Amino acid sequence: MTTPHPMLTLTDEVRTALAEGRPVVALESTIISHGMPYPDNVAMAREVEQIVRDGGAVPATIAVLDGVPRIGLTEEQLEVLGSHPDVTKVSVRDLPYVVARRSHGATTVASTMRLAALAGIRVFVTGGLGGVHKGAESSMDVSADLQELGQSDVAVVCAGVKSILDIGRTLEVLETLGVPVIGVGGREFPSFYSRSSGFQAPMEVPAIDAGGPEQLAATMRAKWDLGLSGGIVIANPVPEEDEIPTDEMQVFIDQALADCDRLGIIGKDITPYLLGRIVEITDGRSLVTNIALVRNNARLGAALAQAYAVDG
Ligand code: PSU
Ligand code: MN
Repeated sequence: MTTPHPMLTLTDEVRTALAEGRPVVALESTIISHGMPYPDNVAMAREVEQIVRDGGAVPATIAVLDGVPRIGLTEEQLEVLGSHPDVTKVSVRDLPYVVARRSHGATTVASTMRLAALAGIRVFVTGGLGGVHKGAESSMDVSADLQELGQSDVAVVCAGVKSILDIGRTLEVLETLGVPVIGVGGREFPSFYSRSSGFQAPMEVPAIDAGGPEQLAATMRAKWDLGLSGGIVIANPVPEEDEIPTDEMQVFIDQALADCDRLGIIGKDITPYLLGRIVEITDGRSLVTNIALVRNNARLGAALAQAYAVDG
């Protein structure tokens, strides 16, 4: 067991579970503060924690509050994150600044991975990864999520990469960084709202009820036992009944991208803007899909944390 870094504050529940080798699932907080509107965001965060508990694991939502990196949050702290106007979106770059200023920060996939690793948590559930943005050949806008996947020992359960990004180039960068990308129940790489993307994952495991979690746990063990540091992307497609098919989705995404361009939005504000705009354009339908895929990922994450705890 890793001793958690002394600058982290863990809830008693998370600290005890980790010390006893029981399953723990990390959850990110940018999805709460910058990924969905209030109050659906807080309701989603609570529900996802409950799904993890029902799946036999301890949830650890990660965020920075008053400059303290926290592993596990109370209900009140979740409410603050979801509703407070001054919560910064914090990637790895931003961590030292919010800690030093004692301010609030919601962690992205990258910074959540880093803090989870510092706490000794190996399984992390989110919605979608950041990646290579369209036009990155000239803007060089590549999410720090990818770099972090190349170095922190955490398995990330997600629903793939949204097609607001350049999915092909995102998969190329993950290959370069030595990150296994594993499809669940098939090789078609999902694109968040949709079960397909036109791109293939290089590896696959069976679905959750057919031995998938056990094979994923064995892969995690093999990677880290070999000294191959870094993360694993577990690409879990949204359930069929909740998906918005790619042809429908493309129209909404093209409109949101055009609006983003017209407004001159750049850098870290791009993803939150696009997510919010897509909720507006789809009249809330994308939000329903977004919540459904996070639930689905939470179920898999809990099963994976259990399989990994047994295996270890
Ligand atoms: N995709 C979503 N919802 C989100 C994000 C991505 O569907 O909330 C967030 C995640 O926290 C992800 C971050 O790590 O956006 C990526 O932002 P950037 O591209 O600025 O690194
Ligand atoms: Mn960026």
